[in-house]
Amino acid sequence: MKTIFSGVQPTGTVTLGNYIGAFKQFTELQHEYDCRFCIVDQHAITVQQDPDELAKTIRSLAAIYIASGIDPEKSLLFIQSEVPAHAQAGWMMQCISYIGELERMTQFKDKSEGKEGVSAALLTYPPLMAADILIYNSHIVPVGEDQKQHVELTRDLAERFNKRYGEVLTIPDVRIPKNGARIKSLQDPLKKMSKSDPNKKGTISILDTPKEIEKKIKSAVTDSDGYVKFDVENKPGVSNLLTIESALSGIAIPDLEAKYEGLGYGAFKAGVAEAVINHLTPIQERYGELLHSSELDVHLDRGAEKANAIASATLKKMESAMGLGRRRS
Ligand code: ATP
Ligand code: LTN
Repeated sequence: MKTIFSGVQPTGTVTLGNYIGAFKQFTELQHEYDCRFCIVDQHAITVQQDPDELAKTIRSLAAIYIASGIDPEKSLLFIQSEVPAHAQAGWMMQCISYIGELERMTQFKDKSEGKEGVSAALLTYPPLMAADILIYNSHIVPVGEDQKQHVELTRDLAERFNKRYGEVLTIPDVRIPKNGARIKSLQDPLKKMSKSDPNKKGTISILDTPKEIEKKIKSAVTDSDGYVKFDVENKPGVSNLLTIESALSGIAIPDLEAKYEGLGYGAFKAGVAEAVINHLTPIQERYGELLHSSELDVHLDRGAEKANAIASATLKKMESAMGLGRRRS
């Protein structure tokens, strides 16, 4: 069976963009593949985090994974820092990365531009991400569009490693969702909806109340044409809302255009809000049950144990191929 790996950072609340771009496809994939899903807390600390807040967010993210439909009996769910092989293999990946290729990563440019006190780890983030993927011999990495470049670098690093040290690593493929690879901000439909956007009106959290969701969608930026049509270039706001409703309801975009034909943006936005609320309500209920439960810890403990077994076996092979440690004579 082919294997899947993906990770989400425990930073801020999970957005509808994260849900559609990542979690939703994870839950669909777990029926066909052997899946490993990780809470990448070591990636989160590449920018300074409040320790108590980080601890809370890690737990909340674990509950969100399961509430979104990840079945921890079927898929592995675990926390990156509880599996030391990530950081160990991350170091090895740094050793074969070039500074130039890391400086070219758009996420590094976006997160460092104009900032003071940029951590060295923000630059070396992609080799750690490569290690995350490679130590599980992953075949496919489902992510949103913004992470494609990092997965491509992972492939380059794996090929470089294999060329230098022998065929040890599996070369992974990226998988981008067909619908909803880049959900946009409700306030600026040219920008991606992002956890770290200070303008919360542009972002729907998957834990927002129905009232908050209605309010945010009602004030979403559209245009003054007054008709509902999917046209990313000329009608980015309307297209974004159509993408959201289609991804959550499973109704194809042309059918949604037909549903809203002749109706104004008021009815359109109310319909989108209803689809979002209907989809998120059961997830929020399950989240509430899980957050403080011992069930969550049982799943995370078991996940860490199994993940350690897989990852340390690959790490050993990598170390031996590179000549690290002791060769017994
Ligand atoms: P930040 O904005 O702080 O970098 P983020 O919202 O991008 O955070 P991540 O933890 O980096 O969140 O991403 C988790 C997953 O969600 C990744 O697979 C990413 O590609 C996907 N994702 C993030 N934002 C969107 C979006 N707007 N549309 C679709 N997928 C997204
Ligand atoms: N960089 C990703 C999170 C991430 C990841 C991974 C995703 C870390 N390691 C491995 C897929 C596979 C992000 O910022 N969303």
